[in-house]
Amino acid sequence: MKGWNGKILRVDLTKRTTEVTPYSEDIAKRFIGGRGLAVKLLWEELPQGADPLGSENMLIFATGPYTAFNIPNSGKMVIAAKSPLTGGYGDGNIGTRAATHMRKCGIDAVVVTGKADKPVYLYVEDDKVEIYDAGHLWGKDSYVAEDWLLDKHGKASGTLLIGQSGENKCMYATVVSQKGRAGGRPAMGAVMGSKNLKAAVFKGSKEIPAADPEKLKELGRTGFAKIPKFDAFPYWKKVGTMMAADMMQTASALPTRNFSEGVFEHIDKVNGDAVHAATVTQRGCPNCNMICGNTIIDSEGKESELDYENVTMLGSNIGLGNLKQIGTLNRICDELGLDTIGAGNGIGFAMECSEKGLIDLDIKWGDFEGAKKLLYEMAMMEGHGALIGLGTKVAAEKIGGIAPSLAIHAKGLEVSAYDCHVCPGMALSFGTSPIGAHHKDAWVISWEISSGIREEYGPEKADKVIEFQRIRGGMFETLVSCRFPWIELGYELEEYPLYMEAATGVKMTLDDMWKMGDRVYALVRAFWAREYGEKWSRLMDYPPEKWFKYPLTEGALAGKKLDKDKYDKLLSVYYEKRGWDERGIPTKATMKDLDLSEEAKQLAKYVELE
Ligand code: PTT
Ligand code: SF4
Repeated sequence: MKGWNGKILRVDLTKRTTEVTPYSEDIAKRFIGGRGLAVKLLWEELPQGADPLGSENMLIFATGPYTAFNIPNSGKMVIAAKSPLTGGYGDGNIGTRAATHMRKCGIDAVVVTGKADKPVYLYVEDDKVEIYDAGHLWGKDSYVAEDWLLDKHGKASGTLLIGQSGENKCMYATVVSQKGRAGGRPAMGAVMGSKNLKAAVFKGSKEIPAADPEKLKELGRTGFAKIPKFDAFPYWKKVGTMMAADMMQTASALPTRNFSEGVFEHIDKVNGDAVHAATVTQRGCPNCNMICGNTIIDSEGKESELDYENVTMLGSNIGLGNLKQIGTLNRICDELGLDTIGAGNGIGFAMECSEKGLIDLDIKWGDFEGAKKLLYEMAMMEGHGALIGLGTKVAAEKIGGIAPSLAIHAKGLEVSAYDCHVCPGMALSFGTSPIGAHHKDAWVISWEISSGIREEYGPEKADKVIEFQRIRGGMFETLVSCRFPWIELGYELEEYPLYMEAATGVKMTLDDMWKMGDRVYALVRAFWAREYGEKWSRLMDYPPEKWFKYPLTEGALAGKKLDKDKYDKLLSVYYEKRGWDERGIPTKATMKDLDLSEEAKQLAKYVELE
């Protein structure tokens, strides 16, 4: 195989064994890498019904055939497992030197199973694989642990780590790296913690074999040269993802006070201009010449790398309009390994429950000290954090009363920073996202708010969601490549099959890419259906109850909310276009058409297939 290393490092922490195994060309071609490879491995090897926090669960670090080549934005990887937060397929995408080093160690993925009897970290340097003691790092935050690992193994090494939240199996625990990169929102950090795995360190120096190295070099050279020439580049460098803040405020879609309002009175203090004015430096992923992490000095005098999601979920969503304090909450999340989106939802939910007298906690909107305390409690799973840190869905069920209608999640994963009271297309995107509510697969909101049909539930909404899911959730998550050059600058999609061919020798048209994306989506669905069995229903594809039940309270769109019947009809249209049945499960014919006949036979053991 060219382009792919064709090898997976298997680590069994219970037995303390490691082994490098090949995987087939057929799997590489059908599933490409990243999310595709991860879901195929989970489908084949994870026993149905496995406890996500048990030793059987497989924690997968997966790169793709694009990763680490000297081509634009190729420094990312996917972290996947069965999610303890949702009970279904979970993954996240992180930009880190760990991705590029892993590929240069001659492997495409690492699969970690079992559970170490005491805290350990994994060390991989080319062909050398070691499991080292991490007792002295356990209980330390991710910054302290990373500093120690880089001192020991060299500053240029690549790391993946958890903070205390992962150790304590908080359901907002993510995996972090380089003091500002994070990936694995569906509690991938808790899976890592459940294995007593504090970190993984990679140091690779091998050449990755490419099918046409000269062509790839040429494509990389022209690609990097093209990026700064896009018209949108200067604005992108100025505000990065923060550009979404003013856009969402204008559209009444900025999550405010636990997704009750779509506008925030302090927007000018927390928008792109405000972050730009406070920026002291920029950070980013490897192999990128459009780096986008804007770093400010927070209220405690420390550096904090901000993105739109972080600022909004820890700002307007908890009623906090002080950028430096938001920066502090964000940096604490990075240190503790807490996902800012989950944590911001958890705090907003706690504040609303407190306001309505549903919990015995005095925490008011905008209460910086209260939010900070709750972050630490969630990471330690102590005090009120022991409840809120279970994830808003489970916490709400335990609280009872109207609490479940205040928990902003789909399939158990908290919604990212887009309010959809008046965005049915984006609500469908959250509802049908393969990992629970995440904007990464189909960020259709920017199209929807300017479409002229914003409030409609027509079939074009389902078309748009599917189109984006194919591009973003399919192509970008399997290759694995950052999607920002395309979505933010206008980098041509047609370039990616060229990279694929030069790297692997495999010719794919964009239509082939979309079909591959559909295959990955169908298998992810099959995984959910297999794990949930008869408990699976189309209600799993619903967005949060709040968007149907309580209208927006502020702004130009106050009084508006989603219509449940219309949403349900739109969901049926989406299913039909995907070739899924009325429960949202791919039909036998669809699976056959996507070369998943064997997988369909296996799935039929758990749910009846149409
Ligand atoms: C992603 C989610 C996001 S999406 C953000 S900001 W964003 C939050 N970032 C967090 C953070 O930081 N610290 C923290 N403790 N928790 C955080 N949680 C939130 O996690 C990130 C960029 C961004 S910034 C985005 S949109 C794009 N995401 C991509 C993607 O998903 N796929 C892809 N092929 N390319 C992407 N490019 C962009 O990468 P999750 P990163 Mg992230 C401080 O992982 O689980 O998907 O959640 O990886 O290296 O930090 O780059 O406005
Ligand atoms: Fe990473 Fe931003 Fe560059 Fe994408 S654009 S690779 S998220 S630094």
